[in-house]
Amino acid sequence: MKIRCFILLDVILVYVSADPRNETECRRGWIPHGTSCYLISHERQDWHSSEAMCELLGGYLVEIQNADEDAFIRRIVDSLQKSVWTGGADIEQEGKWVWMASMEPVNYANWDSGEPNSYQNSDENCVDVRPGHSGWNDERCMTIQNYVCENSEREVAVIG
Ligand SMILES: [Ca+2]
Ligand SMILES: [Ca+2]
Repeated sequence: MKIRCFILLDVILVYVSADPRNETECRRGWIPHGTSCYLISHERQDWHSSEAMCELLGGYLVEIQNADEDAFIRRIVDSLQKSVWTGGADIEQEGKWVWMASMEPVNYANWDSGEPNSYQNSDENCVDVRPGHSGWNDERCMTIQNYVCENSEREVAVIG
C-alpha cells in the first residue's frame, strides 16, 4: 500500500511539472517572489485607476507585509527609477493606514524619515515607493505614476 502511494505521488509530480505555468511559477509577465507573483505596470495611473487595473489583471495593488517583500519592491523601484503605487491608503480614516484589497492594517511599515507627512496639508492618502529613498511615502492619490500588482497564485513546487 505504501509503495502504491509513492508511485501515485510520482505520477502527480510528473503531471505537475508538465503544467506550463509551473515552469515559470507565475502567469506570463508576472515575476515570482516569495509566495506571490508581481506585475510592474508599463503605464501610469492615479491610485484608484491603478487599483482597478490590478483587479482587471487578476490581482491587487501590492501589499508589502514584511522586510523581504519591501526589499524586493525597493529593487524594482530603484532599477525602474520611477515611483510606484502600493495598495496602502488612509482614505477611510486619516492616519489609519490599511492595505485596501485585504483591508488588513499596515502592521509592517517602513516609512521614509518624516513620512507620512501629508505634505503641506495636501491630503496625501495613498502609499508609494520612490526611487532613491529607503522608505515609503504618502502621496496624493490623484498623482499619475506606475504601479505594482500582486497576486498569490504562485505555484510552489511540492518536494516529495
Ligand atoms: Ca504581499
Ligand atoms: Ca508624503
